[in-house]
Amino acid sequence: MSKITRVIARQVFDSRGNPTIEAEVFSNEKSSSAICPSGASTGSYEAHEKRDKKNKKYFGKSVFGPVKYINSKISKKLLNKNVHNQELIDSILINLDGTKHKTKIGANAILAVSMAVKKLSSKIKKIPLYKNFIIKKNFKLPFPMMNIINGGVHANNKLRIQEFMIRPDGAKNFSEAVRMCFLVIQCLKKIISDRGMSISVGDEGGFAPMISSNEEALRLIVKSIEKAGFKNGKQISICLDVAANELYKNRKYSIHSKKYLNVEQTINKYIKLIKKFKIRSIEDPFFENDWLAWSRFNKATKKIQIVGDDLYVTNLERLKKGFLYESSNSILIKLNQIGTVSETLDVIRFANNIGYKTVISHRSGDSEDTFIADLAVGTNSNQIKTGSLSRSERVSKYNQLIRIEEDLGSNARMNYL
Ligand code: 2PG
Ligand code: MG
Repeated sequence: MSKITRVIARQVFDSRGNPTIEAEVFSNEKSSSAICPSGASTGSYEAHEKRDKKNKKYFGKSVFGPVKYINSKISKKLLNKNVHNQELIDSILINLDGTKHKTKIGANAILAVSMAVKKLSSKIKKIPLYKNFIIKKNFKLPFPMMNIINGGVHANNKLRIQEFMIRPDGAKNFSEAVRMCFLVIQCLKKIISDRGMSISVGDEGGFAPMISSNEEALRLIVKSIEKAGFKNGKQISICLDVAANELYKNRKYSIHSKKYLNVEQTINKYIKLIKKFKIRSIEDPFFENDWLAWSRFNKATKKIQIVGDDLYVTNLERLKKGFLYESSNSILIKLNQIGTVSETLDVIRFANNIGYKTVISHRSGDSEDTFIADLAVGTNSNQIKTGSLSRSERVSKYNQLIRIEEDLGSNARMNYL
């Protein structure tokens, strides 16, 4: 048994330049660290992200309070605990907090420690992190969903839909998947710049041209898919994250234009868009509490993937409710929405049992930490969503998956879709 000897934390910065927490866990001979990410379009049922609201030195965004808590209370509580007993360690952290949404300590503090423990465990076992999760053999590589045009709260253009993504469905291996996305992105860059628009990128590395129409963004993507030599809906398909929480008011939605439409009208517009652009996956098409709209939509669009993000917030209770309502057929997994590795794995297990696909996801404020790449392989998740092929905090996850594929050698297989 390897025991934890010390836990320390420090304030570091995420990809948006906001303060975040890095925790470092020590055993006698080794240590591992992990950095907590942070969202912008957060669901209201997410676990709490604690910041020093009253400390004006960082506009109330610093995390010195939770860092101090890790250095004192958490370090003491985890002293001599078995680093390989993730469930025990996570339950200690959960109990130490004692609140439903981890408001006392903050899920950002808890998660940084929880992930660092998992990493340390694999380091001591001398196995790669991806081999230290649920799956013990027959590892599969996830299909990347690359966010190539950013809108919503992740960019300062006027695009209503937050994320326009491509998924290389025809890829035979992960490196090929990345190459296909690379080609499309390079073509998109050229098309955008030829039109005299800026090729600057948004929070998740996708282009953020100053356009305001969803259809225009989709047309640009279809063009770039074709220019790269692929067929839309065949080798490459288009996926969206609407992040509808941000576009909801009084039971109406302003997704397709500035005008607010009711659920039925919104569904009809979606169906037209799906047909026209052969869209294969839509995340958060409706507001997080509009369960019936989700069910209606899921029934009306049987063949496409409907992903719950703000709807489920990686929370088992909400996923169970969604299962009863038949709200979707897939769940987005974000560790910091729930706050510990163990709880995240519980949600993934349940999703597997009910036949939901799992999509492991970054946050819009992310870091060089590549934990989620290993998590995706170690839980046999079908897809990973971790931004575009730009900005190192995004690319680092794809690079880690390339390393994992190499490590698996001839046993490496892509997951199914
Ligand atoms: C989302 C995420 C990640 P954020 O909505 O799926 O792409 O964004 O981290 O801002 O919640
Ligand atoms: Mg989302």
